[in-house]
Amino acid sequence: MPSAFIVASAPVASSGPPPRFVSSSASPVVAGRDELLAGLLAPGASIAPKYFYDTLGSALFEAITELDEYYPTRTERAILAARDREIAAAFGRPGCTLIDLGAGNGEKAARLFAALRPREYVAIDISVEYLRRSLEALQSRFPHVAMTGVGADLGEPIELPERVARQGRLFFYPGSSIGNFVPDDAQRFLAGLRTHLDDTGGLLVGIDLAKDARTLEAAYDDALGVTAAFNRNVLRHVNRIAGTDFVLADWRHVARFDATHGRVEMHLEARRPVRVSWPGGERRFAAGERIHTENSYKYRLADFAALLGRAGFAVQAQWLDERERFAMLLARPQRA
Ligand code: AVJ
Repeated sequence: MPSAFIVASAPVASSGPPPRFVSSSASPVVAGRDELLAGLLAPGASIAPKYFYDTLGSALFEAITELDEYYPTRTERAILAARDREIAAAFGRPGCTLIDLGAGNGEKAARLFAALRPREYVAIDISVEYLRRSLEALQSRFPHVAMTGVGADLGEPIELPERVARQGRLFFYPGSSIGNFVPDDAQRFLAGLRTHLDDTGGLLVGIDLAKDARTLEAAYDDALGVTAAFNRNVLRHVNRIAGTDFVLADWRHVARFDATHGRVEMHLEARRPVRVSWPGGERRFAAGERIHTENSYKYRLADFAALLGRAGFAVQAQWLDERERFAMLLARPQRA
């Protein structure tokens, strides 16, 4: 599947022209129907977490980041706000190309612009329309930063537009989104990033750290029920993409910390015997049977550093909040 296409490319001019849209087609998840149905038919049913992020799902995730229980976003924001100059000094390359993996509205990256002084900003996200609107707004606030949007599924190999400078690339992967990958896939993903970097490149990545189960389970099962809504909303999205007839009220939100794997798992559990059908097929679920919707790995620093090492990176520096809940790591390519 061609995973990358440019949605916005703005020539830099101090007058700040609107971004020029080069090419745009269907959303990268449209091709997901077969993959979704295969996941539903597997003995242990699953739906990949990328399907959370339709328009309502993206809004629900933004709401999650405001919850008292959900500490990662605000903790990371505080680390970045306090340490932005140190991070820029450690990377040591003003005029870099900042490549934002899962950019969303681009706000996290934009908060680093003053310290990092990037020449170019490349924003990659699966939610293409959202990205397009975000980049238009950002471009007018930062007319001197060249901006390019790429619509892509980060589960596929990353393709960067030809003209993106090879020197001074800094991948930015915040939010502990890397926690959605099982460790072997995380390693492959990081090794893939490594191939886009030379000695002058780097990776700034946010990691949610291992901690007590109570804190973790509260973060994924909040009192207001926003995370439950976010989880159940995936079924609305699947109904639209795959033509299934999931009834949301049949499914209960479950979030559990699995200490063996070091991950929070989210599931949807059938409240009663359920039959789900779609054009050409069906699946029956017994009461209590579950659909696995997300893994969110919580790493110990040493384990994540080892994983980075296996992917061809070495940790140059790390910044934690004082409660050691979350870490930002700056990693550099390591010679083999
Ligand atoms: C966006 C993948 C980092 O795993 O914490 C939040 C998604 N899921 N609450 C996470 C999520 C449930 C989030 N990431």
